[in-house]
Amino acid sequence: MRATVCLPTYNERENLPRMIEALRPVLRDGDRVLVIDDNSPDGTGEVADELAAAHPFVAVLHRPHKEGLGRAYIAGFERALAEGAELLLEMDCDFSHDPADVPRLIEAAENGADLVLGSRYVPGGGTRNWGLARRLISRGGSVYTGLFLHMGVKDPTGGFKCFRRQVLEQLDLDSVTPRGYAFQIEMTYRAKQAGFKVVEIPITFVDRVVGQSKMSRSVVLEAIWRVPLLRVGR
Ligand SMILES: Nc1nc2c(ncn2[C@@H]2O[C@H](COP(=O)(O)OP(=O)(O)OP(=O)(O)O)[C@@H](O)[C@H]2O)c(=O)[nH]1
Ligand SMILES: [Mg+2]
Repeated sequence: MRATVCLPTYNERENLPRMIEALRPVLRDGDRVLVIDDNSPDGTGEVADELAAAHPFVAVLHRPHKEGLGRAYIAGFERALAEGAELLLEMDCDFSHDPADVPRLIEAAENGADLVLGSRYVPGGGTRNWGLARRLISRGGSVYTGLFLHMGVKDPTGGFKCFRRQVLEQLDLDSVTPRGYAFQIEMTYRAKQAGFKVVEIPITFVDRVVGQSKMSRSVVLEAIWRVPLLRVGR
């Protein structure tokens, strides 16, 4: 099945060329990378254009403003679906997600999962180089989400995923509005509600070395108020 790795970028000019190089050997013929850049002030968009000119498997979607991860992914999904992708992956461009894990996510989808989650909290998974505060926020987010949504998912806030195209076609993407962690939670919740098969596979999440995190207090707060609302169907 043809896969497209959707790679949102905001100020990742140092990471992006290395990421494309790292993805190249793990992708198969017909697989693609779609960079979704929100007009990064550091010029990541131009770097992406140069990479796309050099590598036929790379394409770029330029967006005019930073609107958060959720909107960037939805725009990328719509493009990749229109271009015929059968599997659509979400992945960060900061090497927190190991490109070498991409074939395992794809394999799990090809073996019957509708949505594959790279999971830090199943046996064999974990985090590396994260301080206590980040570990607590992440664990707390999983527990909080579990209390309200009962999804049976150990790592609902993760952003290393592989969707079968049918899942994205069936969910009403335009009505998915969150930007940060809440986006990840809502996509998985909606997939579960629609009866799709969600499978977690272990990954190790490594804190970024280069560039700056866009994680913010507002991203955490958004998840805190949105998760209970999801439960009541709003
Ligand atoms: N296009 C686009 N990409 C974004 C936006 N916000 C973050 N990203 C990208 O999304 C990926 C994940 O963002 P990070 O800044 O690493 O945020 P995070 O992974 O939630 O937080 P950390 O774990 O602290 O790194 C990276 O590739 C970012 O460049 C955005 O508003 N638009
Ligand atoms: Mg990150």
